[in-house]
Amino acid sequence: MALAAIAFSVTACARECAPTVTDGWVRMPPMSMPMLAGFGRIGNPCTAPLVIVGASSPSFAEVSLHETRIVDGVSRMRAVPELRIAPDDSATLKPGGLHLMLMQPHAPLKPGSRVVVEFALKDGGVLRGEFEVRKPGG
Ligand SMILES: [Cu+2]
Repeated sequence: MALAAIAFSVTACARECAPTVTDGWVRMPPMSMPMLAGFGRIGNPCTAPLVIVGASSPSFAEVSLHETRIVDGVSRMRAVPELRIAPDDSATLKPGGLHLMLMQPHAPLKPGSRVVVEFALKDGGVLRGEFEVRKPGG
């Protein structure tokens, strides 16, 4: 009886537990540039850590995770090869911090349109997120 109850709760948890990408947006540069930054929030409501090992998008030639840090008063970006999000935690991608670097859009981006980014997970899964294209300051 007890065993059945445990099995049921594990199944229910596995079904309800899905990482989320919310508030995704892409910042349009003031002029046409081959490089854009993407921001948003990745939530991990699961009981296991969420480990992102890569990103890609059908709208861009290349996507990577970056982090901006101030080193000796100078803003520098570095690649983040692995982003680990603890259970019940989230990661916020925002200007001046963690962000997506979206290289070489296949077509000109329009404000208000949406692009899809797929995050590759260490366990082999894929986490899809939608990102709205916004004008700078808009
Ligand atoms: Cu960057």
